[in-house]
Amino acid sequence: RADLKTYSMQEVSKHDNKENGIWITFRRGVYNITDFVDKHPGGPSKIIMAAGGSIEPFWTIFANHNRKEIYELLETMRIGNISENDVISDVSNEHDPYAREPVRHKALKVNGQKPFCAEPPPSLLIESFVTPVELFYVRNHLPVPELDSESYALELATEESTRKTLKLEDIKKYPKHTITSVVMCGGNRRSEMAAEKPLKGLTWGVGAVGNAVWTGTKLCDILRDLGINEDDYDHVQFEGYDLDPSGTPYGASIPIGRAMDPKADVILAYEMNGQSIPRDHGFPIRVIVPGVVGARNVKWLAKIIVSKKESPSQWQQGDYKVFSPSTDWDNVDFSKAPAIQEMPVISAICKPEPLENVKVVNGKINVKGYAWSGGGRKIVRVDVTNDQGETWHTANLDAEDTNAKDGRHWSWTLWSIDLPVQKGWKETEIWAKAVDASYNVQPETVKNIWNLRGFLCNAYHKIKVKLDR
Ligand code: MTE
Ligand code: MO
Repeated sequence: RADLKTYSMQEVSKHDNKENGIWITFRRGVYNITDFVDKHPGGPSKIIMAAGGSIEPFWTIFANHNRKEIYELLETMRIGNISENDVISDVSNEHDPYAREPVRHKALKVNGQKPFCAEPPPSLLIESFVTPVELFYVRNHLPVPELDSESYALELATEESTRKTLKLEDIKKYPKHTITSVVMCGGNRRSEMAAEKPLKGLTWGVGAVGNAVWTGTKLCDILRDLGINEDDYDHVQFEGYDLDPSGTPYGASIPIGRAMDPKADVILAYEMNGQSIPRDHGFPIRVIVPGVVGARNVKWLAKIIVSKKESPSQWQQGDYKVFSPSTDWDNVDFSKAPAIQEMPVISAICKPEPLENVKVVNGKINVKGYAWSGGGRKIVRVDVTNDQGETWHTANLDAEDTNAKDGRHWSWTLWSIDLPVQKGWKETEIWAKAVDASYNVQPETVKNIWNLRGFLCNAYHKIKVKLDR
């Protein structure tokens, strides 16, 4: 359709309301769907989430849209083409290190613009077992570095010396390994902890998590090739290409035992859901450390250092650690607590969302969510109550990685339940808790796990909803 006008993604993004008109993109096309929104057979609420952005992640989730009739209908609303290589969101100030950030999907709820931090709406998150890349939460600490596949280089070193530099094609020569794994931020669900008592940190809801298919080279293959003997070292450090104003990179480390264990499935990933890793998620190479806190899954990997010491980075030494509820900023000593590695068991209710009006059907409401545990521990049960734990109902485990070997359950489990609700009640409080394969359970209250940085908020998830009869 070369006869049509070309638009930038930035122009499209302004068209996210009725006044300006509602535009969406699909592949290279721009469409004006303003008049269609109210006629959408699935209702206006979902389609409106795509306003000003791409419809593609939605059709990955609601795959019944991938039909000839729908493509044809959409084509009747076409007004233009999207410009090629449209990735720059703000070039107005060339000195702004954040001037060349990727364009993000409008459906994400932004918790921080610079650095960019955003999460998807909970009700969308649990619609698909594999999270579409455009809807995967983003947690950046620094500007997104600009890297290209040809010049990309990964330095491999021990604490004594630099051993080797690998190009992207060198990394791809190793056997290809694919896993489906969650990446979850240590601050996921922090907003509940902040509501308990003020703390420092981004107020994440339940969406600082995603489950994706990652393809890459096993870290153990690379380290073995380098002649590393596990007994000579203790940690494997990672540095990103993203630098702070002093030139210090984002960094983190994991214990060497995990890095060298083929069954731990630690990979240098070059694909996410079958495509090159998007810029926001670490293009062209990021480390995936399944079952371990998001912070160790270093993006835009620049350097690997095999060492006797943990990463000297602020994010390893002075952050991502947990203290007692009675420790505060006046008496905290970060050197006294271990860095978070394997994550504890957690669950969240994603549908309904808090204070939503929920339809009661035959005395029941439909409740959906996710559950996950770190360290590859399978989710064995999810319990739900709406009478403060007098009666616990067992949820259905709808989607999990059925092929995963014992102790390598890196994916989340999606669950649902038709929960009976009390007769005549106008509102109710729903609680959910998960149990993992080691029979680890979630703590009951946020109060007793509160910590000054708001990490690992894995208490029972409790939400109030209104009942619509
Ligand atoms: N890697 C680099 N290089 N820079 C970062 O800021 N953030 C970390 C981790 N890896 C980060 C990084 C944190 S705290 C999290 S939770 C995850 O990346 C987020 O990954 P995502 O943005 O792909 O969801
Ligand atoms: Mo994070």
